Amino acid sequence: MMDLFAAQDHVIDDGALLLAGHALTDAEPLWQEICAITAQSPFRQMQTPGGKTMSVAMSNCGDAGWVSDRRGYRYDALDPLTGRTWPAMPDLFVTLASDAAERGGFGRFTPDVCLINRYEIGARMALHQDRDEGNFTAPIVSISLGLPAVFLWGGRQRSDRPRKYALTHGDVVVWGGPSRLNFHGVMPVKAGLHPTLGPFRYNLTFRRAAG
Ligand code: MD3
Ligand code: FE
Repeated sequence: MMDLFAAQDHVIDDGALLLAGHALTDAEPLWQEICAITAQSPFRQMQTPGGKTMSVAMSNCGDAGWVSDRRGYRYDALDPLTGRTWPAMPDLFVTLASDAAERGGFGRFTPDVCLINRYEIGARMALHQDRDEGNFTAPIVSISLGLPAVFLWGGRQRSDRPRKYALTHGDVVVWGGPSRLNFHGVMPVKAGLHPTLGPFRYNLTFRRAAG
């Protein structure tokens, strides 16, 4: 019988759980996988539908990838940069994400997509909802690596004042159920140098894009 909560688990909200340091022991193999994926599908700064360049550089692995351009946001089976399918999702990613979802009380979760975000110093993500996925019943799992960042946790309304949480190297967060459509964002990453990952923050978000 698995423990219901570990000492490092913190409830952020109804359906949102921070598993502090949960991926720490896998940080090195995770990093190797990120390097292998982005050797095939490199990090790139996408355009918003409004024509701005995002400060976060992105790549994906899995059956599809999240993309943005002048035509809008969507999941696409092909990487528009290479014209090829996205790299396969490594077994380690699937295992970590499904374990975290189970610990979060969401039962079986098999992600089909992993969006990989790379934040350089000063990069940020404005408050938004994740609603391009095919079903909102599946949770989302996120793993933070490298430099720390302040995560903004908003409400169901854009106007709800966000609360702030520090997310650091190895932290895992699981979001689902009543939290699935909450607004969220990331404050500009402060200058720093992570001993192994350099002047960047990385975030893996595991999703279920197909039904
Ligand atoms: C909360 N990424 O890629 S963690 C994103 O740290 C994104 O790079 C942030 O927001 C990052 O869309 C935040 C992941 C996250 C993802 C989806 C959520 C948090 C969420 C959906 C609902 C609530
Ligand atoms: Fe998001």
